[in-house]
Amino acid sequence: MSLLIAMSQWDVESWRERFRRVLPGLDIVALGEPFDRRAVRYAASWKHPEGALAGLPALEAVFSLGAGVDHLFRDPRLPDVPIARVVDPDLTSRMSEYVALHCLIALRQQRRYDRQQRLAQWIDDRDQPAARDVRVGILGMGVLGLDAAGKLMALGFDVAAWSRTPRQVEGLPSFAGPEGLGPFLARTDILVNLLPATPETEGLLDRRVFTQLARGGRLGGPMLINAGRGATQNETDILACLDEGVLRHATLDVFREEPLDASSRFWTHPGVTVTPHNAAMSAPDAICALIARQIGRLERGLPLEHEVDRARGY
Ligand code: NDP
Ligand code: OXD
Repeated sequence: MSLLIAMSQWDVESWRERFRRVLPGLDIVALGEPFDRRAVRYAASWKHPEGALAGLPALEAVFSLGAGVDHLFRDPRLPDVPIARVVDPDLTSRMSEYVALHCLIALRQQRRYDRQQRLAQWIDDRDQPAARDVRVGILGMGVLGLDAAGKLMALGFDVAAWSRTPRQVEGLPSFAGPEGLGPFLARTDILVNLLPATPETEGLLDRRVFTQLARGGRLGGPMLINAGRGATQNETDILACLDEGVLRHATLDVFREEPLDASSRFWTHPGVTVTPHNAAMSAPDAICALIARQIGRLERGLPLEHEVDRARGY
């Protein structure tokens, strides 16, 4: 009985070592080497090549090595078995740190002070907005969106959130569905995307959305933070809206094509902050322990935790 590591980018051997430690009863095999396809009971995937999980007759579950599962659904030959994703407190905290960091940079006008320091300019400016004056709108009220919302609220920001289905969270104004999007955007100075990439969210962050964001807020113009997925953003619209002042700043951790090409205008645009898809790193030891726990559950006849709903795509 074996677990198949199916990845195209990361270092397989370090993952094999970790899986061996937490799953001593399983053979750990990997794509690219000879293995018995009939013995594979579990697969752990990060961006596996198309079709790599087909033809595994004993396969019982697929584990995404990340929180997102869009990489799995890109494979039209993905086997019809339960899928579980990563939900891990360390990853969640890291994402909230990223979101809080970039909201605070905007609130405390740190980019301006960095520019002033480079010019040795001491400008005694007392016109600092308070956190309560800044409206942050979070797209996504899942594991990551809710944690970030709670931490931003603790910092004093005026936070609201948007989801697919209506959600009620004490103290958090919430909006849902296409009809809730307009009112949500109209009260947002900093738009934070923590949505999964699905056919429904594809290209959602476009000019139509940016033009509905609040005007006249204390930051001098609306800002975007995208730490969800690149497929959710219309990159041409982001650049055009930055050029036209529809957006004041965009902090982007994710892109349609990764790694971001050296010729991309995002690298040099003065209104853009680029980070290399590391807003929330998944700690490999924690992921392997999570998968080992899930396999233990399956073997005791218990359902998977954090199972993905294929119909919703997340
Ligand atoms: P969850 O599945 O817990 O939450 C997803 C949220 O998005 C839910 O609130 C859901 O609504 C909402 N949603 C989904 N589709 C729509 C839609 N069409 N319209 C409105 N709302 C929608 O996911 P997580 O919070 O754990 O993760 C979110 C994403 O973050 C991941 O899918 C991944 O792409 C990204 N990510 C990025 C990382 C990075 O380093 N940049 C790291 C980790 C994750 P509802 O509540 O109604 O179901
Ligand atoms: C994830 C990611 O989905 O790192 O976990 O993007």
